[in-house]
Amino acid sequence: MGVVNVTPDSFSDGGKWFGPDAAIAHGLGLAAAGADIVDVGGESTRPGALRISEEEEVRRVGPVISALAGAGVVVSIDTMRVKVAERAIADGARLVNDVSGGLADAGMAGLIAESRVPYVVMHWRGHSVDMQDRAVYVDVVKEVTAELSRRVTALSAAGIDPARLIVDPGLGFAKLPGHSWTLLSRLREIGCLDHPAAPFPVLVGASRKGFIARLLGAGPLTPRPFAQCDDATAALTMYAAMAGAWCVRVHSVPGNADAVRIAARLREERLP
Ligand code: PMM
Repeated sequence: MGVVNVTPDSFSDGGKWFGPDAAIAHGLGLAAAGADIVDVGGESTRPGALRISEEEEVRRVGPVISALAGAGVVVSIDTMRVKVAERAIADGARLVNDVSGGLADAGMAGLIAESRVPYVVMHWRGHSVDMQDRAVYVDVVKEVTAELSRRVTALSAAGIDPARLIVDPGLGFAKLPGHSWTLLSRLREIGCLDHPAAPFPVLVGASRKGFIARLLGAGPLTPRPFAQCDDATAALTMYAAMAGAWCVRVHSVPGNADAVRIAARLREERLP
């Protein structure tokens, strides 16, 4: 999954693809480089980010989704808002990626049940403005999987076919760097939720996140610039794919597409 952030302020590539023409060209480039899905988002979720209006979000993503879907690209809409998701589906989006897992907008579950699109349910504890205050865990894997289990149970009860749900540990969202590393180290457990339809497919969003930049920086106060974290992201993609992840959400496609193909080939060898 390649990322097109149509935002002036995303934490990884803020501002670069803000205008619709640049965003469309970037999305087409991601697809040409091997992305199976292009994820289009209009709202920044970087820690501390303030929300934008629904109208502004639709204005940012609408033309980009229409153009990419019209060109035959499989588009996902990265939104927490039911109105934005509804409009995106009407414009041709084929998957909804909701970082709040349906918690931010009570209407989302109904739309997903009705429109029968695949739905990414990310682990989330609240909006970006103060989410890092909620990064408090005794056992992060146990708590994230328990909270995701509650979400898939509620979403199934709201009429969504659980076969259309994909889960995501939400790296960096109400997580300190140590929490993200622990979740990654136990990635195989993330989809094994307390629900009859488990195991669920897992999506991993590690690309250019702060926990990588901090590990690789010169010191604790000098994280490596995000754009220089793509080789490290590809290393994590290789790891995630070997651990059975269904999808990786990345900002730069070529190295990650190669990593996925290499992991897929190695996994073939492992089969009996
Ligand atoms: N991360 C960001 C945005 N959307 N969606 C999913 N499912 N998982 C993620 O980890 C995720 C996401 C924030 O990243 P960006 O602003 O750097 O693109």
